[in-house]
This record gives sequence, C-alpha cells and structure tokens, in this order.
Amino acid sequence: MTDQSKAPHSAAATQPRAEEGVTADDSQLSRRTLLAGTAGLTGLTLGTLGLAGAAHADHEPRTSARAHSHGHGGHAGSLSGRAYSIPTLVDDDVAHDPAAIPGPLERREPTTVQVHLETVEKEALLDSNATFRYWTFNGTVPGPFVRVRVGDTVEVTLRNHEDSWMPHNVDFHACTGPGGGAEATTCFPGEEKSFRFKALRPGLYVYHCAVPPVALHIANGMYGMILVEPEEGLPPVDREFYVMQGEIYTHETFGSSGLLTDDYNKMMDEKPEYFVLNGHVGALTDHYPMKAKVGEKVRIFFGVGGPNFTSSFHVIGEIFDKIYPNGSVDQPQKDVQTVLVPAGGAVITELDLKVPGRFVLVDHSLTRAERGLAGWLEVEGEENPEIFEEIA
Ligand SMILES: [Cu+2]
Repeated sequence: MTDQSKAPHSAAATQPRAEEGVTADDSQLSRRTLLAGTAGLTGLTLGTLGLAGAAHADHEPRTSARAHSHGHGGHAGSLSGRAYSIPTLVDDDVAHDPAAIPGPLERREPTTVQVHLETVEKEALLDSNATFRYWTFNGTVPGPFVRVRVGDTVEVTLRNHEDSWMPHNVDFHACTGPGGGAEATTCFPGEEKSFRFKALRPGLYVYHCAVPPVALHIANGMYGMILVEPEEGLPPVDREFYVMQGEIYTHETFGSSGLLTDDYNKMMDEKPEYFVLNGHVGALTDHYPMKAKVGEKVRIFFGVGGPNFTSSFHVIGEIFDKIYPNGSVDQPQKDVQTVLVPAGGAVITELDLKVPGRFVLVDHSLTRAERGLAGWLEVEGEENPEIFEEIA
C-alpha cells in the first residue's frame, strides 16, 4: 500500500505553500506584476505573443513584458490600461505550481493507493488587485495531481474543512461506479468520508466536486487530475508539468478591484469574466512560469476543469511533437499545432525543445487571453540559428 499523502508533492504536501519558498515579499513583487503576461498580449497580435518571449526570456521577463504592455497602448478596458502598483489585498494564493507533481511510478505491480483530499474554501488572489473566495481541493487550483497505475485500488478519503460554508464531494472520471464517488463522499463541513475504486483504464482523467450546482463548485476552483499510468508507464521525459484551465464567473466585471463574488446568473448564461490557468490571472506567467532547457523533452498534462468552455490548447512558437488525444494513452498523434480539450477532459502533450525563448501557453480562442488566460514556458539554452534566426 502506498500513501500519496506522504509523497513529496502529494495532496497533503501541496497545501502549505508558504513553506515552499514563496515569501511574502516574493509574492507581493510577483502580484504587482502578475498582469505582465497577459498585458503583453494586449493588442492580440501573434507577433506580440511570440516575440515577447523569444527576445526576452534570458533577460528580465517581468520588465520586458511590462514594457510591452505600455508599448501597445490599447483599447478602453484592455489590460494595458491597468495599474500595476495596487497593493496586494490578501497574502494567500491558490495557484498550483505546475512543476510540483509526483514523478513517474517505479513499481510495475498494482497496489492500493491512499488519496487524501480536503476541501478548503479560502479568499485568495484572483488578479493583482482582486481576490475571490475559492472553493478548492487541498487549498490549490487545480487540486493535487494524483498518480496511480492501472490496476491499482484507489482509496479516497475526503474531508470537508470545518470552516467551509458549503458541502463538497469528489467525482473521479477515472472511477467506474455511481457518480465517480460523488454520493459516497458528500460531506458537510467538518465531515469525512471514504470510498475506493479500481483504476481499470489507463489515461489522464479529471476529478471535480459534484455537489449541485455542480458548475458553480467547479467554476469556483474544485477540479484536478489523476493520471492512471499504463502497465509499462509513459515514456521517459526530462520534465513534466501540470496545467488546468478554468473560467470564473464574477458579479463584478473583469478587472474590478477588491473581493469579487461569484455570479450564478452569469454562469447560467455561460458568460465568464475570467479565464485562468492554474487558478488565477498570472499564475503561470509571473508567478510560476514553467522552466526548461534547450534539448529537453517536456510533457504537459493539460486538463479543462471548465465548467463550460472547450479549450483550443496551443503553445505559441511550438508544435506538439506528440499528443495523447483526450488523455487516452492508446493512440498518440504526432505533429499537432492546436488540440481541442473539452470541459471535463484532458490531453497529454510533449514538446522537444529546440530553441530558447519564452513560449506562451494559450487557449487559441484568444479573446480569453484578454480575460486572463496565459502561461509561460521559458526555455534557456544555446541559440539554434539553423531552426530559428532573426534576420536584420
Ligand atoms: Cu464543492
């Protein structure tokens, strides 16, 4: 039996973010410049998106991106017109570090795996000048990355923190059984419940809270993923990242200041104010940019919590050398520019990094970049002029 709560980057380990080296000063510096990534997208030219990275990845990305935002001016209400110096309102963050996930399993025999989830509601940063009362698994968005092997028995214990206002539960898409475990784990504040399921099929699967209104629980942050490794595991890579997309329906319009509140009617109309990667605006740009080196092969586990929008997942300046469509590890495809990922769905993508620069993760429905969605993959290393070279 293994217990994922004792693993270095498991459920329990992901929660005390403050112990992972993010000091208050770092956070505030980070938050003042959170918009840099998306502000750099203002104007929505692919040249802006791509060249910002290629030119500046090895220098001062925050300053450079900020300069970009000013340089492009912008439409009324666009990100470029916004202030960068508003103080942080709360010193709390829900973003899941995309690099902080458990590594490939070494065992090749099935076992029983313990997964401990705690549902936590907390006010945290949504944007540089705004906070939101998130509903989370283990205090992060997405929740912890769970990693098991096909044939494993997964024992899930869900505890709803006593300070919660709402009941919560968990529905694992990797589970074959009623509600994916939702009924079995529905907990009022302070309660704890367990169930077990057998991981019958390999692949990358979403889990989420399924307490009605389910869409609201998801929109407020209650989603994550479980990887069910095939018997032989996945092929080795140099780095793995964990990224999930969601949309947030706030009563206040995009860019508002202060504590923002969720809006049921906007959700029913499917009119979100924010689109985010890993929980909040800037989570994967200024706060947790993904870092890698030329010559490495990286794998991105990408999922959509939603609740409602399909992602056209794309990395600007890159081609996916391999994808596992829909998170199924059976039939990978090669040489893909953009991959559709439905709400409640996932994809595994792989990139062979050949040139340095900043490569921007987007939903190629690019209006969503103006509503907060962007992530940076910063690649360091030697230039490779045979593959890419600016000509004066
Ligand atoms: Cu919930």
